[in-house]
Amino acid sequence: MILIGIGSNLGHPAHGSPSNTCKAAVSAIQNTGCRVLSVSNLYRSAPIPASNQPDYVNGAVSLETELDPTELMATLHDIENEFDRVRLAQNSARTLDLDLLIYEDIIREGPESPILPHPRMTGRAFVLLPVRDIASDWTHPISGVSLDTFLRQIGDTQHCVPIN
Ligand code: PH2
Ligand code: MG
Ligand code: MG
Repeated sequence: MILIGIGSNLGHPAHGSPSNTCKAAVSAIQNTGCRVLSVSNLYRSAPIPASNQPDYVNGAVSLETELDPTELMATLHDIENEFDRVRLAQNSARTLDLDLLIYEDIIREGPESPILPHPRMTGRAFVLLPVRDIASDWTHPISGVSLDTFLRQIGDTQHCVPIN
């Protein structure tokens, strides 16, 4: 299983609101030749860490591809660039963020990217809730900890809610 996290809090002039920009990103992923297998619900949440940026919309997709993790990450960067992503600082507001979260059970410790599983996914409801929609039985390949356990550790502190 290969999982990609999708996020937007600025939207994009051509694609519209953050939600519509996330939906356009799913099509863009498909257009690269990756086979999208399932798409999560979209969720709205405040930025983490807290800031005065607009709220985020987040989702996730599972896919099949012949690309290896490094190639897939480069493809995701190309799509972010197509969506006019500007990198100002870490965690700055963005038109589109595509993160490689999980690539089968591959563990890559870094320092070079991608680090797998994504090192910050386990503490973020805006990643875990979409992932639970499409891969509810996922467990972390290093710790063996389940999605539900990670979510229980977060509790309802992050106010991440499904859209519609
Ligand atoms: N992405 C970040 C930092 N903070 N907060 C929310 N709610 N959603 C995100 O996608 C997000 C964030 C860095 O990628
Ligand atoms: Mg991110
Ligand atoms: Mg990113």
